Formats: sequence, C-alpha cells, structure tokens
Amino acid sequence: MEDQSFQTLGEFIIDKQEDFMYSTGELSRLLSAIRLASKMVNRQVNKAGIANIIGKAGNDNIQGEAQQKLDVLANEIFIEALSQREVVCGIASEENDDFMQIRTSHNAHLGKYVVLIDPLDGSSNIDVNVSVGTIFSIYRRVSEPGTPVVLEDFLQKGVNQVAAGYVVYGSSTMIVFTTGNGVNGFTLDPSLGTYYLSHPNMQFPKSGNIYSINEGNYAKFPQGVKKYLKYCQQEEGDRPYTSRYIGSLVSDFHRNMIKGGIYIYPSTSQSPNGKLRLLYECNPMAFITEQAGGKCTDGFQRIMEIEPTELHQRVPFFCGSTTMVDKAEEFMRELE
Ligand code: P6P
Repeated sequence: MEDQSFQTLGEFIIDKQEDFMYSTGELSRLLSAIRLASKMVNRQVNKAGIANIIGKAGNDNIQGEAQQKLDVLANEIFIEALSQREVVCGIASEENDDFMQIRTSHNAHLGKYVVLIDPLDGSSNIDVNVSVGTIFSIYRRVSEPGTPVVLEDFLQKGVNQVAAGYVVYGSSTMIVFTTGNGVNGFTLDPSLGTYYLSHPNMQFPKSGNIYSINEGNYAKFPQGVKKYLKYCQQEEGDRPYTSRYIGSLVSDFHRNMIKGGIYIYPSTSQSPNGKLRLLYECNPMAFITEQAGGKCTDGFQRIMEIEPTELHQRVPFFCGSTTMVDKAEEFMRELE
C-alpha cells in the first residue's frame, strides 16, 4: 500500500509558496502546469514503442492521427500547458528556432515569467527504450510588463533563474526542481497520477567515483580533459573510477547527483563550444547542481555567470561533485 505519509507535489508547492521570491501564486501555477504536462508526456513516452509499431502500419497511429515525433509532441504538450495558466508571457524551446509570444485570454502579454525548455532531451534514446527527460528554466521577464517579450527576456544569465528542474522518464518518472531553496525530487505513482516527495533536500556528494563522458570523442578532446580521464583511470587511492554514460543528460546527471560523480561534455576540435545548450540545458542543470552543493562550469568559469548571446548557443559543460570538477578544472587550466 502506498505510504500516504509522503507529501504530494501539489501540497509541497502550496506549502513552499511563501518561499518563492516575488511569488503571488503565479510561480505555483506555473509549476503546476509543468507537473500536468510531464504526466501527459510520460504517458506518451511509456507507450512510444507501441505507437511506433502502430505508426509503421502506414504512418498513422491508432487514432488515425498522423504519427508525430515524440519530441515535437512533447513540445506541443508543454507549450499548451504553460500557455493555459496566464502566467507565462514567452517560451523558448529547443524545438523552435525563435522564441514564442504567449498571450493571455485577453490577448495581452500579462504573464510575469518566461520559460526555456528542452521538451524531450535525449529523444533519440526512445527507440532503444533508454530514459529520456525534460529540462526547464524559469525567469521573470525583464522587459516592460504588458508588452510583447523580447530576446533580452531570454538572454539572461543563469544566476537570474527563479526556478529550474527536470523530469526523468526512467524506471520511474520523477520531477526534480529548485526555486532557490534547495533541491527536491518527486516520484510519480502512475496508478494515482500523483507525484510524491521521495527525495527531499537532494545533495550532490562532495566527491564521487563516477565519470560520465562520451569517450568516443577522446581524440578530439582538449588536453586537460584527456589528462583528467587518465587521472580517473589510474590505479591509486579510490581510483580507477567507474565510467557510466547513458547518453541522456538528465539520466547521467540524476545518477551522479545521487551517487556522486562528474558529467563532462567538453569542447572538441569539431565542436569548439561542445554540444549542450546554455539556456535550456546547462543553466537549469547548473542551478540544480549549485543548490544541491555541487559545481558546474565550462571548465574555467561558472556556467550561471556566462552572459548569453544567442538563444541556442552551446557551451562546454563540467558538472557534478565539487572535488571532481575542481580536479578537472585544475588540468584544464594547466593545459589550456
Ligand atoms: P553524444 C542528448 O542528445 C544530449 O543532448 C544529452 O542528453 C546527452 O548527454 C548528449 O546529448 C549525448 O551526446 O554526442 O555523446 O551522443
């Protein structure tokens, strides 16, 4: 029998409402929209395999709808849910080239918040039944209230985030988020459609022995990363470490936050800024990391201090247990 003593996500949002900076209930409504959308996406992700089989019958699924790619569908679900609550005035998504104006029912731009989202990160893993995730980042608009949002509302440093989080659609579905007062994880009970507080006050272990990186790119890595990998693989003290790489950021991140570890997506000779996007992947994960006592940089500077210049810009990403990120940065500085 489900232990009903666990607080639900809805109860938690209400309880913590006074902790939300500036909030007069709007941020609570925004987080509730994300909660709803995550359940809808979870339902689609969990039957993706079946949908694919049905879809192959002739490009139509069982409802006769044109088969949609799951990440496009996830994008539409989150945009729809966020637009309904009249608290969001703009959305930027990995799936959309430009940011979107979100009008309230009176066709006004009255929402206080902008949301940046990767609706289904790692979606290529769907076909092989590996966990995927949603990543979101929330800011207060900086332009004149009531006017259309502008690019500057989205190009804010990560330190300005009011909330950030991820959904991991894994062996269980979880929402993990922060509003600047620590990090809490909620697990979905699919039989009830309710999220319960299963991981209160999550903390990155100060050190760990897991490193997550795509070593297939070794030849293209910066010398500092190569030296760090050799350090991890040496027989000394608690080394060699363990290499764990799922290829799904939220899954690798989530495991490392629980067990201790470092995730690195560095620059390479082919991709000088790495692969991950600053605004809707790195900044939200960095906010969670720092709130959980970890460290997140581009190998040299704090991710959340980077001044954004483009909506979809990429940055190198070193994230996890503080002592591990420190060691990697030591080699990066030594060999830059
Ligand atoms: P690679 C997924 O596409 C993603 O953005 C992250 O979720 C993941 O960690 C990374 O890219 C995997 O990239 O180049 O190792 O396949």
